[in-house]
Amino acid sequence: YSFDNAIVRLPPVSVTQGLRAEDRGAPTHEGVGTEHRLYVEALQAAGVAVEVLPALEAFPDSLFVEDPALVFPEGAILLRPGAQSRFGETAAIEQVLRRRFDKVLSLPAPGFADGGDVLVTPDKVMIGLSDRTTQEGADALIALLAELGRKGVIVTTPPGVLHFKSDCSLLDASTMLATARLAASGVFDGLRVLLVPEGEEAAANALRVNERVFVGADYPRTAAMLEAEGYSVVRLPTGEIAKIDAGLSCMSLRW
Ligand code: CIR
Repeated sequence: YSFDNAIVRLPPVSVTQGLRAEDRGAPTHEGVGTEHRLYVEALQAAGVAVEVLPALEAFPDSLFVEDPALVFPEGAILLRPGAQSRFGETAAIEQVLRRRFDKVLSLPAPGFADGGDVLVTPDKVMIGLSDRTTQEGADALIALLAELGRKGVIVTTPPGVLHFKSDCSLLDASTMLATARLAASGVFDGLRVLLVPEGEEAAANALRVNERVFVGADYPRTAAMLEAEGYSVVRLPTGEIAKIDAGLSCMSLRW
């Protein structure tokens, strides 16, 4: 969670067509734009140098740059997103990553993996199987992570949850924020787990950046709990991106 750099991509006008499991109304381009701008400002205020890429109209979900690639100080991995409408986002970010990283690896076919299913902890990289991340994709990813000196482990995402990280985020080297449904699976045994209060499940997709923890502004009980635990909380609006199943980790690649 210590980051000097981040890459983000501006939301396209087509973000109103973004993928969603359940239709609760389309987000507006202007509303998503405001949430994105405040997010970029919060990253900068936390000490991160942010590269802002241009919007891609052909890809409604392309502002969620976390999904088509993984980045580490030691190199990047180009992924194969599991949603058909997002598959081409990888090619769009490849040149950017080749400019920023000496070592760029590519997930081989036929597996699929979304960055939203990948949680990096100090000692391992957890890969959650989901509707987007297949066993073949996860197995191939473990081999690539080994090339970067990282240990990958395969875990499962609760049924009905888009991504593994929709339900958890790392708060510090030994503490995880998670939903009760994910923690119950035992994946975080050995770590301290703070549970998001019932009814605030979407708050589990928080984001620790340097000395701050970004939390959705619609989740006051989670924010208060984290403050009581001593974290420096930054509340950011996420009501529009939430309509297309996204949260705070999705909008950047960080290293
Ligand atoms: C999608 O369904 O792919 C987008 N509407 C939301 C992606 C959210 N990304 C993430 O959790 N990493």
